[in-house]
Amino acid sequence: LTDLAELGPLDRGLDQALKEAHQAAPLVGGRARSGTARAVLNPADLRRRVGEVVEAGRPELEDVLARAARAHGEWDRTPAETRAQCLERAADLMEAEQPRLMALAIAEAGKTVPDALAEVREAVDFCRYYAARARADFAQPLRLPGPTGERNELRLAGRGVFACISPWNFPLAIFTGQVTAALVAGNTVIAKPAEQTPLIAAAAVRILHQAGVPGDVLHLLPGDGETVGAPLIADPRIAGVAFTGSTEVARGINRALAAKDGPIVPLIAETGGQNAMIVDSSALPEQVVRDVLISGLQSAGQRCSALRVLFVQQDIAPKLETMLAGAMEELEVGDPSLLETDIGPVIDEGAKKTLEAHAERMNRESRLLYEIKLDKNLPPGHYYAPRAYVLDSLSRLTREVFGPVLHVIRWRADQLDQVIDAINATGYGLTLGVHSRIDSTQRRVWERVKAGNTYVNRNMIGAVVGVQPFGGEGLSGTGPKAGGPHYLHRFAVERTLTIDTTAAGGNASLLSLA
Ligand code: UN1
Repeated sequence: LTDLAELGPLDRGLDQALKEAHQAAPLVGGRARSGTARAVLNPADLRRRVGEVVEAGRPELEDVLARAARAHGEWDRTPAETRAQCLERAADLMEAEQPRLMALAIAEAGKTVPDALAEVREAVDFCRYYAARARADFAQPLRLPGPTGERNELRLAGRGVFACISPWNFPLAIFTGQVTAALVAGNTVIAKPAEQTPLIAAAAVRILHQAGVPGDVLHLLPGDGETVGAPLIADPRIAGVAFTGSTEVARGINRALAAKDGPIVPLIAETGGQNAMIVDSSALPEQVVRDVLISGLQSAGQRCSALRVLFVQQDIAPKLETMLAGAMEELEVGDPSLLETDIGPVIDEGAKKTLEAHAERMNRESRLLYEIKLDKNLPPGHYYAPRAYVLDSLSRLTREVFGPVLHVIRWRADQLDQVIDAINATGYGLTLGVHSRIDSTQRRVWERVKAGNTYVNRNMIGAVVGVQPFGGEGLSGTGPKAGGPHYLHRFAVERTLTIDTTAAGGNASLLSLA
């Protein structure tokens, strides 16, 4: 799926880093807590131990909440410039530690080498971009025009203690994106990484501390949703929550936040998608096939942005389906640390079971177009054979299928509006692909489909930080868009200052001195 020439020379340290053992533990005030450790296994080969993790319990939870709440005032008063510099130093350190971070993304999350590289690059980009946005929006208050004799200013300030709950599929990039946005906006942060990927999260937190973020300003609590996530967000000291994961969990968080005492707390949620690509008969088949494979199967389809439903115009469907099956035959499924591998394992046994249950239903309700045969000699890991089905209707897909599975649906030339309606009826609104060389079709789709990110005549994953702000609507999330100019604002409160500068206001002389 990746042209290896595009990767450039890879760090020689990668092989070495893949052999190292790694550790994660609750990081409280910058110090690791001890406790009973659990092994973290490589999803591509369960015989391989990547390292071990000590998970957080009640005492750590109470401790970090108290510390983060206490540390907020000083961190919020720290100049935005200073906070931005911490992020930039973290970006430099991540670049310096690229081999180790890539090795963790490969060994802990099952990422292929190109995906692991993209993971580190995206984390670096988030640090630098949010540093730049903080300089632009947080360093100086905004002066607002008003009547003579009055001075009006609007400034942004941190909300307080932010809980950042991040996913395993971008265990460094999204983790770093959430945490750095919250930090640079003036919040203290308690980060709960996905339980599948605590090691790379711990590495990121250590880097941020090394870059100058004080220990009491950023804490890490590895653990599961029940033991750590739920009591964390239920605490009245939590002033905001950033979450990326399933729509279902986001709903649960919303309910919990609504039910608790204390301040009214915003949820920034980035959730699932039922992402479609609409292909009409003017599209270039070779280009479509390439973009479909990248969009649907890269990262083993484990991206919320991934293509799930390919709508192909009837006239070209038989040809395109044949080409797609032929191209799938060329893909290598296997050990993600090998450069020749296109598709690695899925994350865990639970993910595989869900995909198997879906396949059972598809076998009854659709036609299997192609299934990549897995090599019998693969190591014991969570491998799942990537496949494509041809269906008669989108209504057969009731929920997001988070894995390397494509669903093809044919449409007739007079059915474009029906296709658009069907996509909107899913209620999701994340990514959308369009392959058409007809301007009016591109426009029609773009104007009518509710989607956060629309991609025309290209693949539909890998939104670039600062260039293609990413995020959806409806069942796909709350916005604002990650890597976009407004993202930091939701992590902040706005405070307006109005001063009467006339003599009657009593402070004219004070201001005229300034
Ligand atoms: C996710 O999978 O949780 O554009 C979101 C992309 C990525 C998607 C991240 N930014 O493919």
